[in-house]
Amino acid sequence: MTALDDRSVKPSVTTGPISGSRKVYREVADGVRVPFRRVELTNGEHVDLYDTSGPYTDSDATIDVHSGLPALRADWIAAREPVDGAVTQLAYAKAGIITPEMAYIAGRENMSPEFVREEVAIGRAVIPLNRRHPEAEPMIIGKKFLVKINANIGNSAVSSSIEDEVEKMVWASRWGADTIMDLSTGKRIHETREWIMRNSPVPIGTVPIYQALEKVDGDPAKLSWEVYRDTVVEQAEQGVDYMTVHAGVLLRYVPLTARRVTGIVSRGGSIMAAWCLAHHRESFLYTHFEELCEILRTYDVTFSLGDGLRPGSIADANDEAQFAELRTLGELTHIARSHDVQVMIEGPGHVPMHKIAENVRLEEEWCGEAPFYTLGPLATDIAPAYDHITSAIGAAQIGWLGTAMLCYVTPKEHLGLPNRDDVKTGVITYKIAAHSADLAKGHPGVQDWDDALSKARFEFRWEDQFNLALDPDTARSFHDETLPAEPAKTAHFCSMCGPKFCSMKITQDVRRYAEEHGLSTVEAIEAGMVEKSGEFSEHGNKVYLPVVD
Ligand code: IRN
Ligand code: FE2
Repeated sequence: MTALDDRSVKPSVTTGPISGSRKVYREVADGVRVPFRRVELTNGEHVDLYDTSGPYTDSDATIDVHSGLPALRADWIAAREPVDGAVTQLAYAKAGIITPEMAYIAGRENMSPEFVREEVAIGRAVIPLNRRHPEAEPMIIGKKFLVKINANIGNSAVSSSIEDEVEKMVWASRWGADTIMDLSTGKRIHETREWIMRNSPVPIGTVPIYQALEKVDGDPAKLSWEVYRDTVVEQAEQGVDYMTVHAGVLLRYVPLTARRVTGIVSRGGSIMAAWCLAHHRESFLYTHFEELCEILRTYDVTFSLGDGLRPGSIADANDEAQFAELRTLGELTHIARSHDVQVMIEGPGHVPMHKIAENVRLEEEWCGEAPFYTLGPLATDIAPAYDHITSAIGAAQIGWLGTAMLCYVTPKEHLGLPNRDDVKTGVITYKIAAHSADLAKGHPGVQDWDDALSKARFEFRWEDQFNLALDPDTARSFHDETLPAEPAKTAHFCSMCGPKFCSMKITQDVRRYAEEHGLSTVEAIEAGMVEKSGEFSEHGNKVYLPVVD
């Protein structure tokens, strides 16, 4: 009996398309079908968007959480032979082989399969897909690709159930999470993860030291390499795609944190620091790193080398402890790659804007351009309850500078375990940061989405504007709060400025005036302005007029 046969667990997950869109598939190679979310516009055009939501938003798919998702990659995995004893995407890429996963990703990202292969081969991108997670849809993390976002879920000793966590997973991927980390530290960790793994359309990451700590009753001193190793194997067998390993927290670095304002804020980092101090020995994660590489290589689990000494406050940003650890992560990156194991590097935390660029520069230099994966960073410490925003400011900048994946922060950060609503807020906030970074990086085709939305806005195609929004439901409900009537969906104004002072309407009037009078644009604008200023005085020179429905 597997965890999913347990009928007393009754997850109810959100299914059906996001409003105003439907799932379409594009066949990019033989048997390789890539999903997109198609938004059909009222003018007959359509926009296809990157789609992380899996079968849940496909109205033709049957969802049964007790059976899990279909094993999309099973045949691809079964069909391939190891190269030099290795089955990792890195090994195949180095051998010049384009896997079906690489073809899938190329279709998703509008890149050539050969480009995908090259980026993986040099380690500048990773494809986090465990061979035992065939349900996951292939995706890539690397600076030359779209910036990705991760959503953390998972229970704690105080709160949450399997049902809640499964729905949070589906909910997070629905709104755009590219990967999900199950950070469960409470009860039934193994079962919760099994439910998440079998039903997740996106790669899943974990921090195995959390479960290892549970196994030794929460006492870090009782941890050992053996308990840890067995936990990693257990999780790899289940299909975990990438694992946070805080192997750069060395015994000699711990004293460097003594004068910090916020000491060690990483959970995994503090557990390992406690173990090192209790035994006065070097971290077993560091001393057994090559054995760990061998385990991860067997399954193609990707390393996410943890930033156990990341700054937890603006005051501690870019200090000696943080960068000492980063150098060690660079050393470990090269060891992992020599075992054909894929690697990404975790980064801060809390960093003021003027100190962000240095983080990317040093990471790239010391870690051989391994994909950087950062937690925000928060650009200021002063806004608990709004840390999705303080951190999105840092995230947009660090994404622009080359960070490949942004770990979301929810409004509950520093305050409590995020609920379903917080998960959505965190995901939408981070999609904004990631997309803004993609625009600034000039990623091909990225601006099409903005342009389509802007055109819809300018032409008062309200339905198209809602449907193109990252969060159509909220956009529509905000509009309808003041102008719920159906005719308002085609009206040339909204309640913000009212019918007389809509800038877009005025511009259109000016353009029409120009056409009607056969004027060139400059003359027309001047003439149009004169006309408008006449209207303005007619209405008593008031900038704001009462709303008229
Ligand atoms: C991401 C970048 N730096 C840290 N993270 C995430 O923080 C990491 O991926 C995982 O989700 C979580 C680990 O937290 P601790 O154990 O370092 O606090
Ligand atoms: Fe923090």
